[in-house]
Amino acid sequence: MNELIFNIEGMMCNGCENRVQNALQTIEGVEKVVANHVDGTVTVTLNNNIDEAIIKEKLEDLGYEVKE
Ligand SMILES: [Cu+2]
Repeated sequence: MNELIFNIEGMMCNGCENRVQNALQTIEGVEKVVANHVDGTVTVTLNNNIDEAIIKEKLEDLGYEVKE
């Protein structure tokens, strides 16, 4: 198990959290997603090694800015 934490800009409410969680959960290899709009974090648990660029791209497709 591998955990990645992304800091993103633009989540405003619980709806945003759900949207992010649902979208990332469709990615193969993603086990669990916890989004928090208060601190702007998205914690992703992976069950195998996938390129974090794939997750980043998905977040950007949803319209959020991923901070380095
Ligand atoms: Cu929202």
